Amino acid sequence: MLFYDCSTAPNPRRARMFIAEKGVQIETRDISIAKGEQLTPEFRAVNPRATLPVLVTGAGNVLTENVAIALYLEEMFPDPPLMGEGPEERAQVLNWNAIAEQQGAMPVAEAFRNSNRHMKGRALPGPADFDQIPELAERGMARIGLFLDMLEQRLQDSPYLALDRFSLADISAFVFIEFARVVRVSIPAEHGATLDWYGRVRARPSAAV
Ligand SMILES: N[C@@H](CCC(=O)N[C@@H](CS)C(=O)NCC(=O)O)C(=O)O
Repeated sequence: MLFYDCSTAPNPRRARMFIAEKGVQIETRDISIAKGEQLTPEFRAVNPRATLPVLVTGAGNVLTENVAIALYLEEMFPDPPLMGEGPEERAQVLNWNAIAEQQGAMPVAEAFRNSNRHMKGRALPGPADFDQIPELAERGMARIGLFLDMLEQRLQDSPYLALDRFSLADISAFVFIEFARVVRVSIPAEHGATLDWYGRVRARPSAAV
């Protein structure tokens, strides 16, 4: 197995955190997005879509999506389970993980990539260059607010996002909330349930890797 990481980007951090929670050692190469290493012919020979993270499986298959990387590692290393046990739990984890990606990660990316000066011409990840659209940054900021409200509502009813214990969905939501600092957003002071959850996830050793 070979893991391609990037120490500064949120999606690789999700996979890195998942690996740390599993307590496994996987040979790792760091690719610097800041230096544009994801766009080099060498890396594009590994992942033509030029994104990170990437996990090359034992059989040599190339996984470029966090959910697939998590599923593969969950099957390979079932303990501790991070994707639920049985159909009800598994479905809950995938449901909330998708919500974290679509309602959390996408708005943060939209807001950041369409406003930050270092992202000029790079409004979307991948090999093609796209111009920034300032209206998308505005929309992204509004959507982050909706996501934070949804999270607070959910966490008032449940100690963790998908289950009554930590799972992949918590990793995704946590990483995107921390990354939202790039657009100067953090958990509102009145969101007590979210702040409590955040403190518990932040204290996990995997949050420091
Ligand atoms: N769908 C992928 C998203 C991967 C992605 O967008 N990664 C970003 C880093 S967070 C990237 O590779 N960016 C490269 C770029 O900005 O050129 C996943 O599930 O992880």
